[in-house]
Amino acid sequence: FDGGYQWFYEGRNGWWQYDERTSKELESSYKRGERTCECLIAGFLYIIDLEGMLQMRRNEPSRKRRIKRDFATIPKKGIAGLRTE
Ligand code: V3L
Repeated sequence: FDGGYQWFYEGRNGWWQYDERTSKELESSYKRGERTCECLIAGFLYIIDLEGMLQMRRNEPSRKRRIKRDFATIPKKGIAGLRTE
């Protein structure tokens, strides 16, 4: 992405990078100034709130996680649940 940014969601003690397809959806929603993005992730629909910077399951909104757009180089746990470091 431009400026070397990436999208992350919160894990237990660190941040996971979103999978590439979802990252691209998030980045284009963000660039279009949209407030939310609805994404299918691992078989579940999630509402990603780009104002509140949270993701939640559409049918179970209590399942919330913080998200962020940050430099691609920050320490991360891995990508979409696959550990890389
Ligand atoms: N991308 C991929 N998997 C996700 C995402 C996402 N954006 N959101 C949730 N899940 P929930 P630690 C995460 C998975 O929020 O040890 C990590 O990717 C989520 O996976 O209640 O806590 C790891 O695989 C979880 O398995 O809908 O850092 C795993 O947690 C499941 O959906 C453990 O990470 C339910 O999450």
